[in-house]
Amino acid sequence: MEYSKLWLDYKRGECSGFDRIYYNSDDRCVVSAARELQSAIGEMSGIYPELAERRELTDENGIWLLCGKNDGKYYDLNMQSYKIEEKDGSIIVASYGAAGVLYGAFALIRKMRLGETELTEEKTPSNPLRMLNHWDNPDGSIERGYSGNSFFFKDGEIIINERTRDYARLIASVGINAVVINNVNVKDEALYFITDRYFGKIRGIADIFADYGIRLFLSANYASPIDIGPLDTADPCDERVREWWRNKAAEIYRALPDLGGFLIKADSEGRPGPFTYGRSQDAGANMLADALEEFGGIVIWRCFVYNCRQDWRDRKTDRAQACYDNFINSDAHFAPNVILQIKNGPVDFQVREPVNPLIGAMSFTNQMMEFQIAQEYTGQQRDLCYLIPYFKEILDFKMCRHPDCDTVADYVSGKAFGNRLCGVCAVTNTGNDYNWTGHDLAAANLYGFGRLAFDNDLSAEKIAGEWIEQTYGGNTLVMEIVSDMLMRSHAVYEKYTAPLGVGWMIEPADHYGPNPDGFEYSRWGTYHYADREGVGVDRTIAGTGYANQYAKPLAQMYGNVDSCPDNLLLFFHHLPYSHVLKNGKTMIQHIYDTHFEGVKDVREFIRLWRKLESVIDDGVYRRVKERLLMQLDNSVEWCDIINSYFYRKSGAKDEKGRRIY
Ligand code: GCW
Repeated sequence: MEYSKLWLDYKRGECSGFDRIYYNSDDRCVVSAARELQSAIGEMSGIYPELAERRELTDENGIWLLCGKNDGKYYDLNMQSYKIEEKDGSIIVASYGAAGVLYGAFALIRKMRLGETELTEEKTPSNPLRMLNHWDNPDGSIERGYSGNSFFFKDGEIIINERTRDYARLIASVGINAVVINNVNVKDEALYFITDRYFGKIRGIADIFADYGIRLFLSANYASPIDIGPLDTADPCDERVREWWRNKAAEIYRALPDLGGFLIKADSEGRPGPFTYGRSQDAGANMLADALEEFGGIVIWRCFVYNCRQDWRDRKTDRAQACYDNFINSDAHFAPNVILQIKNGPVDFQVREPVNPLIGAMSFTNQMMEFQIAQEYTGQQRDLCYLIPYFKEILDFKMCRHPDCDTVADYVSGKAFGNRLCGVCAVTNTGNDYNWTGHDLAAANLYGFGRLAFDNDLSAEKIAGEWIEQTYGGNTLVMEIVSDMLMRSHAVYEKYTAPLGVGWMIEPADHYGPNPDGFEYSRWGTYHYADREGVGVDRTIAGTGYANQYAKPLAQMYGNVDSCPDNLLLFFHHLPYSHVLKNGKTMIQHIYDTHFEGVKDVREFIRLWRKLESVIDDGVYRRVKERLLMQLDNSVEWCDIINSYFYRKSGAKDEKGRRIY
């Protein structure tokens, strides 16, 4: 096998046999559900049940997969909900929609494997859209990819093989229902993905995805009318441009009838967009939405729009403000088939950022949250960083905009304002490595993101437990140790990297490893302003004013040093090293302590992992140990450089007299 089965590695003895699986519909998702159950039960029990089609439920014993009307309303939560019941010796998995039956079947498999005795369950997904964004390029490289090359593309060609199907199975098993297969920075051959040069192969992937209830989306280049030609403008108000896209949409949907739509990165980091023509973001998004509307396509428009040519001398321009500022005045301007895709924080996927203030601020605009499980700024899948506890914290956060239904989850799921096109997505962490995710334990983020997106009520710990048991089996020591490591890992990473929410002390070239002033005098708008007195960005009213983008209670909480949570203190305030934190320590002492602690924690991870030698599979043991040793080097480097940096700036001695350089 060239690649791991990850959590779908069924083990003998995980369930007892069944003779028959009945299903009432020939919809492709229902058939997939039946086949998935058949092979899962076969592999686990040694007896492969027979599949039989029955239009109606009868009193024959077996597993019954029953699909209701399946009326094609793809993002309708009813179509994706399921119910599992035990009745007269049979197990019934039922849903209005075929996708719901598939999720029910995977839930049943999971329950069997986890040894749950209570099979009865009724679930409606928390989010209509549960999406993965690939940053895969046609040449096979992956932007911010840390697990090999793309399994979709190589040398300008599209790859379709068993892995494509296994990928679809894996992500459908945790409820993912939409995938963008190519990078938001649309370059080179990817420009032509929306031409007949690629339609055939893209259709091939879309078909495999459709077997598993997954819609394929494409990232498209905003300036396609110019880059594909023959126009010399992409101005959204130019009738020739509008017509170009209308014709293009018709051509695309003739070849790819199930295409979900486009993901667009416009006016960002050198990408073209409506601003190029002095037009608004909504003018750009709506022009595309208009073209796709007739075909049921949607436009997912990224809000990662900011000035990346900033002057570091200018203390007033604040990149954190850009997202909100660029969109807040356009509420109710966007077409119903546009979704704004908003990064979880206002800057860029740092280990700690406040929640993006645009979340919940627009009541007439579809929005979805963009997370990143590719660990660009969180250890690049060399360092262990289980992100689900952090995502959970974000989703549970209250924006103080409405008396009830006020959590981030309420807004991005569409619950708060009753929108249908909403949800969550993550920049994905997969590649063609044997283990898919570079670090074996980073697969917990892939699994976990899907599970959390499907069910916001699951705890990060429960998700970790499920993942470990299905991946490595139920050995108690493995369960305990891996769960403990995962659950602590985000906090540990946070300890040894940039302190107290300030972010960006990383190496500019590849975003891995420490470089405290790496971005300080650059054009990217990511500064920390450390000097001999103190560090941090004043984002209060006296400073950039960013804190005021939040609803009043939050603006006050963040704006005031005393009420601002410590872990975001330097994101919102510029403070002296002598500032006393809520834990009673001075800021500088806290920096020293957490950095030394972070390294100690990584050593502890290694000590714990060693206990699993010859308990866990050899290959897994070796690969993870190797990564942990890399993490140790990285944490030592961070600790020594950050501590020395602040020691040299401040001249403040470590109370504990440890070695600082
Ligand atoms: O964080 C930055 C990354 C870019 C990325 C960009 C984005 C795809 O460093 O590599 O480009 O975010 O989100 O568009």
